Amino acid sequence: LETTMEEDETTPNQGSTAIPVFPKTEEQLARIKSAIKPNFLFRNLDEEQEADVLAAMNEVTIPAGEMIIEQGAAGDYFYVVESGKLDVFVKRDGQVLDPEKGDKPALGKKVATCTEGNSFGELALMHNAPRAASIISLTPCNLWALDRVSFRTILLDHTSRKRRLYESFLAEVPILASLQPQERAKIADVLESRTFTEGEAVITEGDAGEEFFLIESGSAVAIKKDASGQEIVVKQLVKGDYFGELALLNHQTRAATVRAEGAEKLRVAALGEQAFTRLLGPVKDIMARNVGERYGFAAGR
Ligand code: 1OR
Repeated sequence: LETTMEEDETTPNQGSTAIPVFPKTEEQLARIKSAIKPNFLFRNLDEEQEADVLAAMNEVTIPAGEMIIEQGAAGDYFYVVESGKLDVFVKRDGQVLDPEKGDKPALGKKVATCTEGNSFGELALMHNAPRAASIISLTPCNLWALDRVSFRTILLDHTSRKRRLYESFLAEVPILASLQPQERAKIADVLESRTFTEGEAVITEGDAGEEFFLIESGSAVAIKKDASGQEIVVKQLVKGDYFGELALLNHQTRAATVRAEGAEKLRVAALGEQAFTRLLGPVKDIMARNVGERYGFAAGR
């Protein structure tokens, strides 16, 4: 499996040690965040990984007309475009070039243009291959560069790292006790950690339900409004507890609001509805059976 390979390359207990930290201003951090936001490679990072990426990225400013990547060269950096435009060229034997479309004899066919929020340079790093294209700035550009080791450690080691991160926690979650370790590992792959400070709502009564949650640390309260609009605490939730299953089991809106409580931050691991259905098959039945005991009424299905 690919995860075995990643694991070998990043050795135990490494993680952040190999990752450089380039100090940044708040303003720079905000600019990187908006530059990486549309990018699929960054979509599933948890907060810690995102913080690592932000710290490891280095600003690169280039004038127009500079070759930032040369086809065939070794891969060193992955780039995210903050501003500016760059053309992508691929050279192949026997290519028919059309200068009117921007093709260049020295560089080959113009195959794409990168602009704000786009990224490039991932292929060579992902596959340990030579650069598949040449990339030239059309205008002055502001780029954020992530070195090869950080790219592989943070973005590619995702799976094995998440498994390590969640393995012991999931083993101690009572509702998951009936699952095999392999089944828990699959859950670890798709969990997404989020933190909330005291008073912040994770879910809100009446909203559509799209996720299921496990409490990693901290505590929370489930609150319902009575007929007069008065808030009533219906349940205390602590580490290892789950919530948010009811809307998914019953296909109804959220029956309660769940809020972070206490000085310690609430950390939850979220599981999307599809993964909930796909990965929690046997557990879903147990949850449905628990509904009566937990809430005093039966699950719809
Ligand atoms: P890299 O590390 O190989 C060059 O360095 C980068 O150009 C490459 O990663 C991609 O990020 C980016 N084919 C190959 N590389 C492309 C292409 C591309 N477009 C962008 N890059 N295309 C196929 C051309 C037959 C164009 C696809 C639209």
